Amino acid sequence: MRRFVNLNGQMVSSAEAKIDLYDHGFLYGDGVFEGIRAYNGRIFKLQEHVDRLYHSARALMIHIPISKEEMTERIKAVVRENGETNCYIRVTVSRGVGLGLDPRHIRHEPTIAISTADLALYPPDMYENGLHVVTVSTRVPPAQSLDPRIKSLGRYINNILAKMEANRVGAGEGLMLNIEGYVAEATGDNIFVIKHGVLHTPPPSAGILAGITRATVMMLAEEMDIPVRETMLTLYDVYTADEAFLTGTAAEVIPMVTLDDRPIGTGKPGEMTHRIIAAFREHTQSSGTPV
Ligand code: PXG
Repeated sequence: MRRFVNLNGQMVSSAEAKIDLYDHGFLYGDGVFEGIRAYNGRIFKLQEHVDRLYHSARALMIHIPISKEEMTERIKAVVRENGETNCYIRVTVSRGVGLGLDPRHIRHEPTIAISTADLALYPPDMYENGLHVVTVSTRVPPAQSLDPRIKSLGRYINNILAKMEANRVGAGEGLMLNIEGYVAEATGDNIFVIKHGVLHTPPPSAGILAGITRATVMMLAEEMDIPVRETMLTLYDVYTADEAFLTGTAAEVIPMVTLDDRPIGTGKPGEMTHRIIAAFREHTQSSGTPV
């Protein structure tokens, strides 16, 4: 299907959208992005995504030359123009165009691309039966090298390598550890475990992206009187948990039923996980910014 995209403020057909070969995003992964979802004609957590995008850019000294309000309007306009009600929205901002690493040699006009797509990350039966996950050898980069809160393009080569490791053994997802060996996150999702009725998830200092779905689940759990703790987790904690699930914009909330061939709890999606999935689905349908 031919779709419209917004490239640097212009609404153009996706087939006509052209990016310079010397765009720093293409040459070096020098840029930031967001993956957002629309449900029922409403964009889920739009402000949170726009805020995270601007924070990522600020941390990398990429000056986004338009206001958050203008960015929000552009995002809504693309969704409207494509007549989408349920879709994935990708916002990509690169530092600009120019050859060579040195940012002094590039034109400081960030490339801003907004596009929509259909995205169903996992087949529907996986939400019913749960994911089989393996621990991968690819570690998350230490925060001292690259702060995990920056959703930067270049960071993702590591996640792609981790995903390939999981694919190689036919697993649904790969779980990455940090350099210290603590549980960090999956390749595009945050992890939660439930033990004795308490929800546990690693803190951002474990080297994870501060996921917007993660924050939503933490908020919903509190509303449901489920205690939530941000704490360092080891593989032992996941192997011996009663239930586990992953969260992310693409995956939403998905049960995780085994890790490294060990069944988690009963080896079936747990009762609390089902309740959290139901609360999350309800929230996605009843909130968000109208386009
Ligand atoms: N960890 C990592 C490393 C991620 O990339 C999450 C956690 C979950 O964060 P949110 O804010 O989505 O709850 C992510 C999110 C894509 C795509 O283009 C990637 C993500 C989200 C949407 C689309 O593959 N990653």
